[in-house]
Amino acid sequence: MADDLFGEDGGKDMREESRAPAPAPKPVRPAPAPRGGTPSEAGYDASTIEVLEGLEPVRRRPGMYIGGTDERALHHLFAEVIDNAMDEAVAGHASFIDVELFVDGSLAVTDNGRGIPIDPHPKFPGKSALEVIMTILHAGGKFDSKVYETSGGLHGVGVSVVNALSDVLEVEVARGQMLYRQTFSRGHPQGPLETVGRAPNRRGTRVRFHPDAQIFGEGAHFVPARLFRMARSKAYLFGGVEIRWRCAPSLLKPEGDIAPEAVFKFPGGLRDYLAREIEGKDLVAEPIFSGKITKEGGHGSLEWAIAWLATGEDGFSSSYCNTIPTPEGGTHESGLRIALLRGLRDHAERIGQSKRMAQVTADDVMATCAAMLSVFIREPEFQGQTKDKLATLEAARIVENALRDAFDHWLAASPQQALKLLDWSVDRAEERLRRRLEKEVSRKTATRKLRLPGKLADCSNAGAAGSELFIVEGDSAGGSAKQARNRANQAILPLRGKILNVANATREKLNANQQLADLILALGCGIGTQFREDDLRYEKVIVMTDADVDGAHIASLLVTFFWRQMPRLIEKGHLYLSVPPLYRLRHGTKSVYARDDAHKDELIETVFKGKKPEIGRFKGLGEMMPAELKETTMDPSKRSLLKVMVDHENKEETSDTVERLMGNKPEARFLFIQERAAFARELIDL
Ligand code: 28G
Repeated sequence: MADDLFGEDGGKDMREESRAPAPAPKPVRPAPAPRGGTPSEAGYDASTIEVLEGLEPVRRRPGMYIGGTDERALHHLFAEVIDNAMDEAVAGHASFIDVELFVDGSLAVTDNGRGIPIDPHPKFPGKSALEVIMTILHAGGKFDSKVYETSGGLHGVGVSVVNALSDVLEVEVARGQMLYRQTFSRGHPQGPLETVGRAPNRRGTRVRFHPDAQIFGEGAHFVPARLFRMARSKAYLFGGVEIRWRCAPSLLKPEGDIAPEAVFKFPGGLRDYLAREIEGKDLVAEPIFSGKITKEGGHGSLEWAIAWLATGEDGFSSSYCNTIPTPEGGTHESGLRIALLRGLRDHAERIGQSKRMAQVTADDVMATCAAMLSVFIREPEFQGQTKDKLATLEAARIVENALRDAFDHWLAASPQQALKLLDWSVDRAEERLRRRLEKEVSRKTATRKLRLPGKLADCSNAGAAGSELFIVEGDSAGGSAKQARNRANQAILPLRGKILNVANATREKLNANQQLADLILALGCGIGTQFREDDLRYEKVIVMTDADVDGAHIASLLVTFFWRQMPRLIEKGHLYLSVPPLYRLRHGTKSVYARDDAHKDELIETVFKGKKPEIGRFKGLGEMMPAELKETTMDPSKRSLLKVMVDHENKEETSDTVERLMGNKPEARFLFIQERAAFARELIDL
């Protein structure tokens, strides 16, 4: 346990530290220019350390390093620290990792690895390797060939980034029978590396940190359920590691969905995980196709578990590289898709059915497929805005080769199951081709247009690409919007009043509701299990409601509807909320719009330099002149839109929250409000 390693007082010290205010950040001493590369006593060549920079840039532009300052970014700090501990475990030096969330909002991660080296750093006279790692950006260096590095992009930005964004961070290292400690604040050492004392039989690193409210905001805090799931997934992903979870009970929800203490250890790895995820569901073919290949030194190791769910179920694929989630997929997922398609094709050929397989694509084989894939490669590269996609080409080949062999065996082991899978894939392909044909026919005969709801003012462009549907509250706003729109690619659907709350509506009630029927018809993509992204008639679906509580309520009812009935529309990034202004400020010839009170005050200062502008408050979108509506809310070059997104790792939590806030249990809502009463501000304005 952590307590054996570091003792309870480590925690106490931390709390006292966090009370003492950190000094104002002072400029970091410029790093001396690197000299020649002499190997250090720690056994690594520090000349591989490339970019040397202090931590000021991290505090100035946190988004560049952790992708923002929102809740996701906050949890990225945890990912960074636990990934370092995982590296130590995956490399075979640590067998457990402790994760502890404390009442004060700080988080501690402990491993029993080798301990971060504390000897003097060859290139920074007077500094230990530990201090360099903690205070110099990109000072991770290259790991030796036997060890992984979770480097690249947002991942592996280095623990120094966590340090820079923490108001208190304490590192303890148990190494060579001794215990060392150093404390930092906002990236600056609060003293030298201390030798705490002898620590025989102890090894490893402990990092305890408290995210800086100056960066993440006053109300920002770690979400226990989210940490719990992140920690648990690390244990699934590396069967050899034991992860122990501890959370201050007072931080947990009264419903008790998350245990205050838990041990995650999954000798069966991904297969255990998948079996649990799909428990009770019908499969196209049994058993789960899974396997694991471990390579000496790790590079090229992989593990997978795949199940084909019966039609009607939603499939999913969760892939990882070096235990880092890759929700956008990438090269490793491509390798998997190709392996399954080719494997099944070859099998069809062997049994003389290759003709049937000819039209089957990887998408058909993967439809309703529940797939878990984890690969380990040296120095992976990630791409995409959030670095959520694996780009290393070699991963495709590694996965394809490994899976081809194993899949051949799986198919050959049970010809009957293989045939079921083959038949099912061919069915998927035929269904897809049939639908495509229907679509073409319906387009040609233009019958589709006739089936559109009467209230919809459709756009004139054909095809979804570049088109937008504005869902507008009320006929009067609808009228303005129709005049303000760009007829070519913007369509308007006015809804009258509040829509049905679908959170507790039955299917019949939903079907009987004219408002929703119109909306479903206008979108064209179907709902529930019939949802098809390909049929969506618009690229962007924009909810445009008034900037008041009623508008917010209608927007939440709509978002609830989409979340319940077409979650993929949200997941695929089609849903947006418009941001209409609340005020118009005018002085002389200058006229600007403000979205809320804070923005209004800011504009008075910055644009009008304190002069009193004439302030008009919009009561609703319907009150705006069409030109005004266009300029502030609809014109793509001037408007702001909020994209509705859902974190793939937190779908369950999202569903829970929607149920709690929109469901038919008022107590749950009451509880939610009560729990958060302390965070509420400016209630008077409502
Ligand atoms: C508890 C929270 C997160 C870690 C280690 C162990 C070593 C290390 C970490 O070395 C410097 C530069 C390149 C190798 C490595 C110790 C080799 C020998 C380590 C962690 C050395 C960093 N002895 N454990 N870093 N590299 N755990 N847990 O962060 O050459 S970070």
